[in-house]
Amino acid sequence: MALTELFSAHRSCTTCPYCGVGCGVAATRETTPDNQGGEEDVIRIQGDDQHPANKGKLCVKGSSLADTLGNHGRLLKPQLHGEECEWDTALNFAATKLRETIDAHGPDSVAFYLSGQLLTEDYYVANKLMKGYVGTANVDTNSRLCMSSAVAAYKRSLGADAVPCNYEDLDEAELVVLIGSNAAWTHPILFQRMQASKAKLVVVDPRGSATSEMADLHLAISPGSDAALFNGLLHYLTEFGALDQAFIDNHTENFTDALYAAAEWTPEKVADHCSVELEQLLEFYELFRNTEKAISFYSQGVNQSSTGTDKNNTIINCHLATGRIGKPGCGPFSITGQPNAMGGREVGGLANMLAAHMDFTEENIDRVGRFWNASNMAQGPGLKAVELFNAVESGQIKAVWIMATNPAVSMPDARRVANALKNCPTVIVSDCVGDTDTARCADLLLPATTWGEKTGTVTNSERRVSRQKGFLPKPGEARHDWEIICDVAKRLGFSEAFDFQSPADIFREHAALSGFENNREQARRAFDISALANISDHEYDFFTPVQWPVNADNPQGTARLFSDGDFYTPNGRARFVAVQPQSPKQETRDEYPLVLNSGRLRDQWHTMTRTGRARQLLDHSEAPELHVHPQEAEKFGIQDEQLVRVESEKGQFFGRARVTPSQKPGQLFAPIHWSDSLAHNATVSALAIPYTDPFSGQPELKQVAVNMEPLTAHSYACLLLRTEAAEELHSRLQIGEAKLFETILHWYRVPVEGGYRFELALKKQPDWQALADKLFKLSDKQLNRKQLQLPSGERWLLHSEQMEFLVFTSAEWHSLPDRKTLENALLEPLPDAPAKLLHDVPAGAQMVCTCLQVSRKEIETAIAEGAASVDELGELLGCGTNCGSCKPEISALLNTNLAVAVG
Ligand SMILES: Nc1nc2c(c(=O)[nH]1)N[C@H]1C(S)=C(S)[C@@H](COP(=O)(O)OP(=O)(O)OC[C@H]3O[C@@H](n4cnc5c(=O)[nH]c(N)nc54)[C@H](O)[C@@H]3O)O[C@H]1N2
Ligand SMILES: Nc1nc2c(c(=O)[nH]1)N[C@H]1C(S)=C(S)[C@@H](COP(=O)(O)OP(=O)(O)OC[C@H]3O[C@@H](n4cnc5c(=O)[nH]c(N)nc54)[C@H](O)[C@@H]3O)O[C@H]1N2
Ligand code: SF4
Ligand SMILES: [Mo]
Repeated sequence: MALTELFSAHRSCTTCPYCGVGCGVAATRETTPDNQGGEEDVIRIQGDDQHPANKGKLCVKGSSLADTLGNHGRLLKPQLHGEECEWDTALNFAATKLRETIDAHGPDSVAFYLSGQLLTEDYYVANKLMKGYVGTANVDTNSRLCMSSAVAAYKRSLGADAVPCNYEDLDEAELVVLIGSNAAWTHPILFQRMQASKAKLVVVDPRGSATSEMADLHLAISPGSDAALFNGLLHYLTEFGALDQAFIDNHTENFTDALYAAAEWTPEKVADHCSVELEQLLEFYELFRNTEKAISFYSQGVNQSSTGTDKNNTIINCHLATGRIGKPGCGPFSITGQPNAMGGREVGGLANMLAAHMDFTEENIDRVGRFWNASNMAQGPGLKAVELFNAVESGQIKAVWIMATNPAVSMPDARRVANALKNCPTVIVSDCVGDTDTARCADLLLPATTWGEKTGTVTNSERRVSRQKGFLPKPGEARHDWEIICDVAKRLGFSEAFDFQSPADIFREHAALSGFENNREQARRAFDISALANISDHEYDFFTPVQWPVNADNPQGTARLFSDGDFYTPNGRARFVAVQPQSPKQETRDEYPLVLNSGRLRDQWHTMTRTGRARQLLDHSEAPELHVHPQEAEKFGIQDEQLVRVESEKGQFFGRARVTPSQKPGQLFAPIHWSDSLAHNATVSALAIPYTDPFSGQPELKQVAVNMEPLTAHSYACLLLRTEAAEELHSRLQIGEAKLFETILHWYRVPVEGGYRFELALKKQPDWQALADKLFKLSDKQLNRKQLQLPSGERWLLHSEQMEFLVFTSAEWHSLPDRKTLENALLEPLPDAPAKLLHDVPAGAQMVCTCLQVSRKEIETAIAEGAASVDELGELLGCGTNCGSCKPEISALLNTNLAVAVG
């Protein structure tokens, strides 16, 4: 089918499916000449200049969305026990298993595990089904790993899970303190706004990052020591008379308790405890004291902790003490990770929430039960993520349905989670791709539509509800998540309550529930979008992004909360929380002397099921990495780019060392994106012990006690295969075929046009001919051999005539040829290519600017030749001139290279 027929409109406005900034995206269909002299339709993705979150800008992930579309790797038909089946069979299986399990073991023997990447409408029906009709609150979500401590802290102090600030506050702020946030990479469009605002930037992060690179001040505190830092700030503000006493008196409570807990945290003690220079610390404290318009912008560096809620509260305390909340340019701003983490929170899709910002009080259970006309209301909180998978392991939960998340990779102690799922009697997984670590544990795989195909709403970090709009048809037999859930609900006997005809239908009910008995006398809730309860289908289709509350009092929405100093606590006062700082639970010791930190890279999204499909997004980093300080590298005998094995009490992880002074000694950092299905031993979360925060249940993922050792390979190989053979090899690698692993120490795979490239570290040279015979099912692919002596070492090439099997090997990783040239050889098998490749320049051209394909080497050369600023380099090479996400790295290259030149 031509795209012309597929595309419902010439231009479609939707939102980006990645981070919580929630940028507006305009997708347009354009006709361009194709290779054969004809024309083809292409989808062009641009920033929506009408959307208030981004005003037309997109970061590199958003700009690359078009390259992630297409059916390759998609799950297109349901699969039952590994065999494709009809939808009817699949839905009946799901309903029957759920019904049988509930009948035999009660409602609490089933669970849903959802995701902040579902749309609000999907979330709403899933939550309603479980909490209103199945009768259990075992509905949790990956937001537990992400935002739950921020939620718990807001509720403790402000009385509601309500983000006070908005993005315009970032434009107005004079000081932004980024705490445990690498926003330059994780919320790039907001970071660009901060930079444009001329606000001073302070970054609190144990390691150097693209964000700290651009900061006026970087406090590299010791891991997990944030609460002491902010207790100290509260103490300091008090000592210097910087309190807003009127605000404290009129709008808060419990100040003295918080102050009492903070009293011991003198600057000297904080500096010592957090391992920062006293001078630097005082510089920060003074800046905060003297800057009225100050925003604290925080994320996973504080949330993913066994005391994350407390840490959040120490930050909020400082804003309450100075009255810097509810005013332009200030506030405690928890920044959301996933595109719809906020929507999930609004719906109540967390095990400790009932629905629409109501928790499990008797009145709320009754209220929601009446609204839903529900037959079997859950009577109390359910199991939170870590408890939920423990219950799967212990057999208490016997049927689990996982949607839009990959817990076999992202949960702490991930391999144990995967094993628990493998042993669970019924596992249903809804995903848009079929080949994930979690999908591999499923009995039933349900093909879901994804971004570009599905329609609904999402809420971004500033409480702004926007439309995601499908502009492509459903591929294969994929169906929308809300449809799948409603169909199962109907088969469970709840036809009337799930008789929704469209996402708009669901949205109207969701909006109505948010306003139902929502008032001071009954149950006042921050989340209220009741003004949207009667919107027409047409209005829903052309929805203008709006910030909640949107109700009779605020029909146009609400940009900023708490401007009147009235909070959602019973007495309307915000609460200070007294906090005793705690160390991470995963303590280092002789056996495990290092702290492993983990987080995100600029160009990848989580477990790479979508960004991993866009070849150019792998240019920035294509393999599992491990960042190590030079001193530590020396101590452990680790060379730059050497393969390293990291081990914790729970498991192991293999990554290529990046020796960098941005890391502190004693600490390591690994990106979270790779998993065991993309590389050997690549699941970082498998190392974490699942200690959780007592209030939120969020696990401690940022501080894992580990040890490491360098691995020495006999030699390295780079193997190119066309799709079919590549898939054959991949499945053999994934099941850990013993014969293969006699020769292979480590592997990872990169998708390239027409096939895959495998990078192998070898224990010894395999019998390549035998491997080729196996992969091509013995089809007479006699391999040619060539050898070349290079200054860097010997290089071998083996290839079949048609180049469907092309392998270079060498004792040195560095003397393997340039990968880009290699990949082209797969695409255009020229007769002289192998010989040419044998001589080609060695690899190592790491891309800094993904959009314009400018490598680190080119930038360094230009700097050496006199380019002295980011703008100058942009003019010269183009780098940084499209989405701008790489500017912090260009700036870092300038800093180091100019310093070298001067020094
Ligand atoms: N490119 C990209 N962007 C993303 C995502 C993605 O996958 N890729 N995912 C999205 C999601 S779901 C989320 S939740 C956000 C996360 O956004 P961020 O929280 O900004 O990202 P992370 O890289 O997880 O962690 C942030 C920083 O916390 C630091 N940190 C570690 N320990 C501590 C500590 O003890 N104290 C302090 N102060 N800092 C510490 C880490 O060194 C790291 O630099 O990103 C969103 N945006
Ligand atoms: N060590 C460590 N672990 C971490 C973190 C960390 O910083 N360190 N961060 C944590 C955080 S903050 C997060 S948010 C999690 C993220 O971890 P996950 O949620 O497990 O990761 P994703 O890759 O985003 O998984 C989303 C899945 O949904 C699928 N999908 C996409 N669109 C749709 C759709 O419309 N419908 C359906 N049904 N499926 C869809 C994708 O293909 C993918 O398989 O990881 C957590 N784990
Ligand atoms: S900042 Fe980038 S990833 Fe986040 S919503 Fe905008 S375009 Fe998407
Ligand atoms: Mo997240």
